[in-house]
Amino acid sequence: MKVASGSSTLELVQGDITKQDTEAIGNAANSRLAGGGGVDGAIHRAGGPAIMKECRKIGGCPTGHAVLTTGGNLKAKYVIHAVGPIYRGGNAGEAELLKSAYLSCLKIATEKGIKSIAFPSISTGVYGYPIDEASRIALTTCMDYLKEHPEIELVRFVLFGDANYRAYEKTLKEIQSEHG
Ligand code: AR6
Repeated sequence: MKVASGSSTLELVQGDITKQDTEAIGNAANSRLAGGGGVDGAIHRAGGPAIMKECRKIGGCPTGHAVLTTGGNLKAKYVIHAVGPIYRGGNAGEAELLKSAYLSCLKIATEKGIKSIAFPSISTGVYGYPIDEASRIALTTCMDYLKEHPEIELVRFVLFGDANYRAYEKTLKEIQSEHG
């Protein structure tokens, strides 16, 4: 599914983020930038040791923020490592932190002149964020940013598996119907 946001495009695809040909891909990292399972593990495996080397140099990243490294052997030139919140019931500032994680990535993209970025669904795996709520934050944050920042031409959400894809699709359709 593909929609216009300002003069830019926001797209949902089902697939593997490590295969994307966007200039940058987002990672769902942890605050130690130590690597792990899920999408983080897949990115480090596919991108090779150059990514971890830079992560070690950077040292860490607070929750709700993001840092940029090389894409190593990936097609994408850069990885933007975002640290989403661990979901603790919803009253621990999770929504703001998740929004801020996406916004940090987008700001880095603007600063670096990156025109296309692919995101995984940050925090909805091991970190337990309910996907209905998280997808709304992810999509509205990116759509609002694109409206103000035409320099980013494409944001693509790469959803792992059919259920994740359908959750994002449902939310995007809801957002569209709310905004007429
Ligand atoms: N491409 C796209 N999405 C993927 C891929 C892939 N190759 N693999 C998994 N996903 P998670 P989090 C989806 O757990 O919840 C790590 O250990 C997955 O289905 O990767 O932010 C980090 O080091 C889910 O929808 O990230 C942190 O410690 C989404 O990616 C912690 O997990 C996010 O799931 C971060 O947890």
